[in-house]
Amino acid sequence: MAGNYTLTIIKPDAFTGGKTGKILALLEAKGFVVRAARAMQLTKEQAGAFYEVHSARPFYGELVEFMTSGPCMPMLLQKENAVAALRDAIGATDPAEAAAGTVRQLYAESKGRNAIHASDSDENAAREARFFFAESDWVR
Ligand code: 3AN
Repeated sequence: MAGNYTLTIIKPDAFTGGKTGKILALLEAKGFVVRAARAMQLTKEQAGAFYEVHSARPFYGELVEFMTSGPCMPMLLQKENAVAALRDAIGATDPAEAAAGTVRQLYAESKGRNAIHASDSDENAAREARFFFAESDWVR
């Protein structure tokens, strides 16, 4: 899957705020194709494990709390050079610094409540895709 897939999550702020359709439309307009999707509410264990790399960061507790505060929508997206293309499309972690027209500039409230997750490497995209989806969940 290297190179062409990335994992995104429409986070609870955007999902409960009714922004899922708008965000998906923006991403589809940029050429991303949905290969797998589900709507779910993460448990503390799931969110803690998903963000384990950040467990030493001061905002870890807040991050797990927020990610379990409501439903979210993990999706496996396909596009050429998908990881870099999605990072580009979502904008900076802090919406105040996100470029015009990016998902976070348009829909995020703050560094913590920032609407969307995107994998930061091909290796993490593969790990995160396996975290949420079985191969049998993929649309071919
Ligand atoms: P990104 O999501 O842009 O890759 P990371 O990997 O630095 O950003 O951080 C992972 C997640 O942790 C972010 N999406 C955000 O929800 C949360 N986060 C990052 N920095 C902060 C912060 N200073 N305060 C609260 N939450 C934060």
